[in-house]
Amino acid sequence: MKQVLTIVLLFTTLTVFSQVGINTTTPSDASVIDVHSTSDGIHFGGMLPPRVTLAERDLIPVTAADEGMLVYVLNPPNSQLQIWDGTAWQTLFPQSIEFSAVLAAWDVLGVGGFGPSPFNASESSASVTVGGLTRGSGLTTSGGGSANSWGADGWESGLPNESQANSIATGKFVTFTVMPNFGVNVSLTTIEHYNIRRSGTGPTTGIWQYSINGTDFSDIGAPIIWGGDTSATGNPQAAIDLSGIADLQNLTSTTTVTFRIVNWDASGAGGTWYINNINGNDLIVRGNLR
Ligand SMILES: [Ca+2]
Repeated sequence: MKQVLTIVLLFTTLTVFSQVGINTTTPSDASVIDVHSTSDGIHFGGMLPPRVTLAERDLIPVTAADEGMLVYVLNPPNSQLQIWDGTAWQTLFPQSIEFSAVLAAWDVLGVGGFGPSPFNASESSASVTVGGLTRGSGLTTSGGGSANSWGADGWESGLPNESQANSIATGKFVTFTVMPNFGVNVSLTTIEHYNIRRSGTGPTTGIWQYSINGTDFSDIGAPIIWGGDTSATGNPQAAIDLSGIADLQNLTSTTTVTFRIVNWDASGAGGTWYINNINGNDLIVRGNLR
C-alpha cells in the first residue's frame, strides 16, 4: 500500500512540474523547456523558430490570446524575428545595435548639362529606399550647365515679386525622398555640409523643407543666403541638424520623407543654381538605424 501511494504522488508531481530538456538531463528548474546547444561539447546547433514569408505570416490566424507568438519572417534583405503583441507583429531589435549610417549620398563629379532628373543617389543604405534629386516643374535646363554640378536654370517665378511662396507655387524647387525599408527604424540626424554654386542672376536665397505626407511641407531652419561666389569654387554651406525634428525620428516603412530646397530671388531666366562638387560625396543624408 505504501509503494502504491508513492507511485501516485510521483505521477502527480510530474504532471504539475513537467519539464523537457533537450541535450540536457537536468533542465533548469525555472524552465518548462531547456534547450542546450550541445550534449557532447563537440557538435553544436541552434534553435529554429518557424520561418515564414510575409504572406505566410499573415495567414497565421492570430488573436489577442496568441500574444507572445514568435516567427522569423523571410523578407531579404530585411528578414527578421517578429513577435505578436496581441494586436500586431512587432520586430525584435535590440536597442544596442542602433548605429549611424549614410542613408543617401550624391556625388556630382562628372555631372554636366545640369544632370538628369531624377538624379539617382550615388550611394545609399540597404535600409532605405531613396528617390533621386528631381527638378521642380517650373525649372529649366536651357543653358549649357556648369561641369561637375547638378541643378537648373529658370528660377524666376514670373510673378510680381520673388518669394518662397511664389517659388513653391511655380515649381521653383528641387526634391528627393528617403523611405525606411520594411523592418527598419530610421531616425534622420544630419544633412552634412555641402556646397552651392550659382550664377550672378541665379537665386540668392533658399530654404530646406521636409514633408512626411508628400503634400504638407515644414521649413527646416531659416532661409539661407547662398553666397556670391559664381566660380567652380562655389559657396560652402553649413551642415543641417535633423535630430531635433520629431517628425523625422523613429520612422518606419509607412513614411516617405520628401526633402525640398525652395529657391527665390533670381534676377534672370538664365540664372543658374547647382549642388556643387566638393571632395567625395556632395550631398549626404545621415541617420540612425535600428
Ligand atoms: Ca564630389
